[in-house]
Amino acid sequence: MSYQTILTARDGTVGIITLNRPEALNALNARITTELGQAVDEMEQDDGINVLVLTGSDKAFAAGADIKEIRDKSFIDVFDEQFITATWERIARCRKPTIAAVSGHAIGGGFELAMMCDIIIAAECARFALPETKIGIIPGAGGTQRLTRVAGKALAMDMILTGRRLTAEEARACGLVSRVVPDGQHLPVAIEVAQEIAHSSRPIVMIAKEAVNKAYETHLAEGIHLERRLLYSTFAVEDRREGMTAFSEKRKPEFRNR
Ligand code: CO8
Repeated sequence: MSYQTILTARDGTVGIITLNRPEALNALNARITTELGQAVDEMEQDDGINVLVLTGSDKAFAAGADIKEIRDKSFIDVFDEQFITATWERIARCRKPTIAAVSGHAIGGGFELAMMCDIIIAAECARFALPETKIGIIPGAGGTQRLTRVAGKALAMDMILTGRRLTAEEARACGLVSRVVPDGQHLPVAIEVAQEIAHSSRPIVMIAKEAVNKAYETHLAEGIHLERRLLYSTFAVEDRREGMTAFSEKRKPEFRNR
């Protein structure tokens, strides 16, 4: 499929989606979010892709919802079109692992989009903020929930009520970002990490992702119970036998994603 506001590429079994509205710092309008959803659909259905990387430009991952596009909307407009739910959240529902490679501004909906990914890798120049109250709204793509769960109430309140910007290092220190890398290295490192993940069996990695995500949605006993069930289910995957056999035979496993 050809897109106008994103670029798609592939590096081996890694699918790369680049937000590409440089004139608006990748502000998220209806077209870019629809195209992002379509690209995620395409890559999720593609058996040749094991991991997705989402990135922007060096200057901006994304500067949030397109304020100019939503400025004149009414309540009934956003209610009727289920603004955000229909397209923005698509990447959060992706069953394959997702990595956000962030440089520059990750603001408002842009930061929320990054938080929908499983791993965030940030360049030193990355900045994270939820300044929605400054323009008379609140975060609406999961920010109040995901940030609070990861960083805790104190920092979430500080950021959401004041619009405080976090540096990449501050974001790493509070658990939002897994790695901070030199400027310009965020995408190569994200692809490297994606390839590391892609070397494992795809179904096994997807099961592991499901188990970790459950930790955010349930209490401990139920989460542990699900983890045990999912662990048992790995014994139905042929790659589980191959992984253990390869270890015993001191060779590299040859996973077939079955
Ligand atoms: N929307 C639309 N256009 C934008 C946006 C945006 N979010 N961000 C930047 N742009 C445009 C600018 O208007 C400018 O366009 P032009 O050249 O035509 O004037 C161009 O991008 C470059 O931007 P700047 O000149 O401002 O670049 P700077 O480097 O000076 O500043 C900033 C960069 C600090 C990122 C600045 O652009 C900024 O503050 N942007 C807005 C950030 C923001 O407030 N984001 C939150 C938006 S709200 C949101 O995401 C909530 C999601 C849920 C919505 C629910 C609604 C119902």
